[in-house]
Amino acid sequence: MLHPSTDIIMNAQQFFAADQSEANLVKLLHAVSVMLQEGAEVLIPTADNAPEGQLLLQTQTTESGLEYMTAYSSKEAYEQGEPCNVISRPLLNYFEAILQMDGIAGIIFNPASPAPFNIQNRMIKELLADAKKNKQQNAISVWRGDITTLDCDAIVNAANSTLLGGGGVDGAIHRAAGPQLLEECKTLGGCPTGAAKITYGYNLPASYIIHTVGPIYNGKVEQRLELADCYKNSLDLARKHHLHSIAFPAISTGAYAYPVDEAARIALLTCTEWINANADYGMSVVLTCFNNGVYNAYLELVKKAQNGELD
Ligand code: AR6
Repeated sequence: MLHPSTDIIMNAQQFFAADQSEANLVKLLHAVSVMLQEGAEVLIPTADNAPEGQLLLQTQTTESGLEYMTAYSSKEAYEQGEPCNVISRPLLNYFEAILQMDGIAGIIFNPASPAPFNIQNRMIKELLADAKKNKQQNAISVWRGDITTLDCDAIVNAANSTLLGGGGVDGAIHRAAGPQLLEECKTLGGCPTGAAKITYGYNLPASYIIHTVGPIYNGKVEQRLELADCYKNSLDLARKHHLHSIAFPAISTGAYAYPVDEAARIALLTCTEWINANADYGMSVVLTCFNNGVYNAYLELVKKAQNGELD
């Protein structure tokens, strides 16, 4: 099966062709790691001068004299190049095979695209190791500090329904991500309470920001569900975008005045439920605490959970 999405690596290559910044390089590597996670297949060009009954794969030699294997990530990418015979194989198996080949420096993805993308063997090894690790990593941790400093796939923003910025963690995220974030947020058309929307992370160490809107506390019972929805919908969105690590602030516990103990309990229970329901998918969840009140509330809950007293 070729990658089901509209070819994320081709999209990333288009970004990279226009702007070869590190951020776009990270997007490209992320696209490759998603393909590995998803078990995506690639089209591998074969050479037509192979001896009878043998399969010979095409290689390309770069200006620096290094020999690379090649692969197309989709039919569209293949059609950009000269017609040739191809075979279809899972990228993971191809990567493993490349590492065994003598004299091969790595792989060139979509060699006919505007920005052919080379990955050397050292990086192939790291991507394979990550793919194996991500499959297993299912964890919730509590961490005290500023969420904008975290280097994970996505950080969550406790936004308001306009998604156009504000104070608290929202203000901190917009300041750290830079003005491009507001420009992208303007295109999203706001967000209802409990829902979640995604943007790039721009100048943040995190690749993406998931914006969710917590309830403004008024004591009504249904607000518990809205707050739980913030966590659940953010995690669903992260999975939909193939992300494997996510950090949350304590949503609604600042300007929206949700009592900290109850909010922390909803956060921990909802994330635990989600992890259990998505046991086939590696997700590392970090619950961040910016003040002692939130931190102590989580520690208390974790103790209870360890003693089997959390329900
Ligand atoms: N890193 C981690 N947590 C933080 C950070 C940070 N840098 N800064 C604050 N917190 P709040 P809300 C914690 O008020 O209650 C905004 O104006 C903070 O200590 O940011 O959901 C929006 O635009 C608290 O525990 O969000 C909305 O209008 C938690 O983040 C409104 O506030 C949430 O506090 C949303 O209110």
